[in-house]
Amino acid sequence: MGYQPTDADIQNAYALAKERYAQLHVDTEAVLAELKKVAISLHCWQGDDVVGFEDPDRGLSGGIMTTGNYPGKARTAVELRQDLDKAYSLIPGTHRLNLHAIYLETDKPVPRNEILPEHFAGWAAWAKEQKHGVDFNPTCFSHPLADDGFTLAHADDGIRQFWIEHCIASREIGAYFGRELGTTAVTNIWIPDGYKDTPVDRTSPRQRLKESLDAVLAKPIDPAHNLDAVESKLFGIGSESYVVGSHEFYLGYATQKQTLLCLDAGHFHPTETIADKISSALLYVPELLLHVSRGVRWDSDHVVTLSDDLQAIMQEIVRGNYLERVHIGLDFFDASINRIAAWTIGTRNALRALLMALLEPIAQMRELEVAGDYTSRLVLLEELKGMPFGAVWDYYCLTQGVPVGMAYLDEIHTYEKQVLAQRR
Ligand code: RNT
Ligand code: ZN
Repeated sequence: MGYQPTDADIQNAYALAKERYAQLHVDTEAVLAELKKVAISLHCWQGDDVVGFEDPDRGLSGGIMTTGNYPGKARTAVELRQDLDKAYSLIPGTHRLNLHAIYLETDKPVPRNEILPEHFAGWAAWAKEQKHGVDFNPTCFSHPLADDGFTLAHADDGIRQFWIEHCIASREIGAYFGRELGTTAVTNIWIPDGYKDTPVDRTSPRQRLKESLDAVLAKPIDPAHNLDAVESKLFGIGSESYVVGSHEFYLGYATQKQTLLCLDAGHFHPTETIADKISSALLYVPELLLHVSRGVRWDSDHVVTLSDDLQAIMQEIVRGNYLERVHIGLDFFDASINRIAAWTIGTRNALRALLMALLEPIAQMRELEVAGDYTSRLVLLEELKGMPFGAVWDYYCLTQGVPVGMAYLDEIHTYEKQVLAQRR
C-alpha cells in the first residue's frame, strides 16, 4: 500500500533520531529495551463484538453496544485465536490476552456460576504456546438473570447469589491462568447495574454491591496467581441516571480492601480524563488496571487513536515511574471496520504513545519545574512534539519483525481474502 520505506531508510532515519535524542540525554536503545518489557492486555471481545461462545444467538446487553456488521467475525474459539494470532503478529513485542467468561469452550451449556478452569483449558494451552499472559473477567451482562439491569446489586437474594458465585468462579479461573502460565492474572469485575431514570434510593443498591463484593473476595488467593480489580462507570445505555458502581464507590472500595482499581478512559464525563487520576489513586490502592479506550460523545468504546488523552495517560505512567504498578489493558469494540485492524491500530497506538512518553527527557523537565522556570518547561514540552519519535517507532517495528507503517494493512487485506471471506 503506497510508499514503503526500505530497511536502509528506516535505519538511517533511526540513526539520526538516536543522535537527536542523545542531545537531550535520552538513550533510545535503553528506551526500546524498556518498551519491549511492557505487555499490553488485548481484549478478546474486539474479535466478535462481545458475543462469546455461550449462546451466540443472545444479544449483547448491559449498557454496552457494538455497531456495524463488518463481515467475517470469529464464531468459535479456534477462529478467535486465529484472528488474535494475526493481530499479535502485526504488533511489536509480546502481549497478554484479556478474556471474558463467555468465551468458555464447552459442548453442553454450563451455568455461569458453575464455570471451571477446564472450560478454559484450550485458551491456557494456546496462551502457553504463544507466550501470552492471560487476564480474566466475569461476564455480568448478556444473560437472562441480568435482563432487568441488576446483578451483584440485585434486590433478589437468589439472583445476587448467582452473580456472586459467578464472580467467585471467575477469580478461580484467573488464578488458574496465573498458575498455569506463571504470570499473574488480573481478574476485573465490571457490572452494569443501574437505573435509566432517577432513583429514589441510591443507597440500598450500593450497600448490596458492597456486601456482594465482600462475599466474592472473601477467599484469599495467592497474589502471585490472581489480583482483583473493580471497574467504575458514570453511565451506560439504559443506566443514564444512576450507576451503582460509580467512581466514588469503587475508589472507596478498592482503597479499603486494597484491591486494584480499574480506570476505563471512557467511563467519566466527556471532558474528564483518567490521566490525572493515576497519581492520586496510586497513593491509596496498590496497583491500577487501565481500560484504554476512547470515548466519543456517549460511547465509551471507540478504537484507540494516538490522541492527546492517550499520550497524557502514558506520560503519567512513565513520568510517575508507575510501569510496575499499572496494568495496561484495552477496551474498545468496533464492528464497522476490520476487527483485526481495530486490535492492531489500537494496540500499536497504545505502544506508540508509551514510546513517546519513554523518550521524554524527564530529569530535565523536572529540573525546570522545580526551578520554577515554567516558561522553559512549556517550550520544552512543545518542542518535544516535533522530535523524531516516528523514526524510533519504525525502527522498533523493523527490529521486532513486524510490518513498518501502513504495511500491516496489506497483511490484513490478504488475511481478509484468505480467511475472513470464507466465514459465512
Ligand atoms: C463496560 C466496561 C467493561 C466492558 C467489558 C466487555 O462499559 O467498560 O469493561 O467493556 O467488560
Ligand atoms: Zn472497561
